[in-house]
Amino acid sequence: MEKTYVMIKPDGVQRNLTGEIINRFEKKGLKLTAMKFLRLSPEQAEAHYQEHVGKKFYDGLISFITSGPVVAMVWEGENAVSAARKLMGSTNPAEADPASIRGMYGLDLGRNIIHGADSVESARREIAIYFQTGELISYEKNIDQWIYE
Ligand code: DAT
Ligand code: MG
Repeated sequence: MEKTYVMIKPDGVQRNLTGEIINRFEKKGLKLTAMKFLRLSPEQAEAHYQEHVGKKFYDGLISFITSGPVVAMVWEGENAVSAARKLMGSTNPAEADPASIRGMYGLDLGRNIIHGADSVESARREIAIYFQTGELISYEKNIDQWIYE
C-alpha cells in the first residue's frame, strides 16, 4: 500500500488544528502508520526543504518550520500521496478548495498549516528524515473491508 508523509506545521499546532486534521485523515480511510511530535532541528528542516534552497522564501520557510513543534505522520492507503494532497488543498490557501484543510483554515501562503509529500519518491525521502524503518507500524484494521472493495 502507498505511504505518504504528512506534517502539521507549527501554525497548525499553535492554532489547535491537530485533532481536526488527524480526524479528517482518519475519516478519509487512510491508516496511521507512524506519528511523532517534535521540533525540527535546522538540519532536519534543511533536509526536508532541500528542493527550495536558493528561492526567495527559503530562509523564512526554514525559520518558520523550526519555530515550534510539529506533528510528523505517515499515512497509508490507496493513492495515499494524492489523497493527502487533495485533503490539504493547493499550496496557497487563498486559492485552495474551501472544503480542504488549507482552504478552510488558511489565508496566507507562508502559513498554510500542513505539509504533504508531492510524490511517492518524495514521501520515501521525507519519511526517512523523520522515522527509522522500525518506527513504521504495519497492522490490519477490520474496517478496511468497508473502505476498499
Ligand atoms: P507544498 O507545501 O504545497 O508542497 P511547495 O513545496 O511549493 O508547496 O512549497 C513549500 C512551502 O513553502 C509551502 O507550503 C509554503 C512555502 N512557499 C512556497 N512558495 C512560497 C512563496 N512564493 N512565498 C512564500 N512561501 C512559499
Ligand atoms: Mg512541496
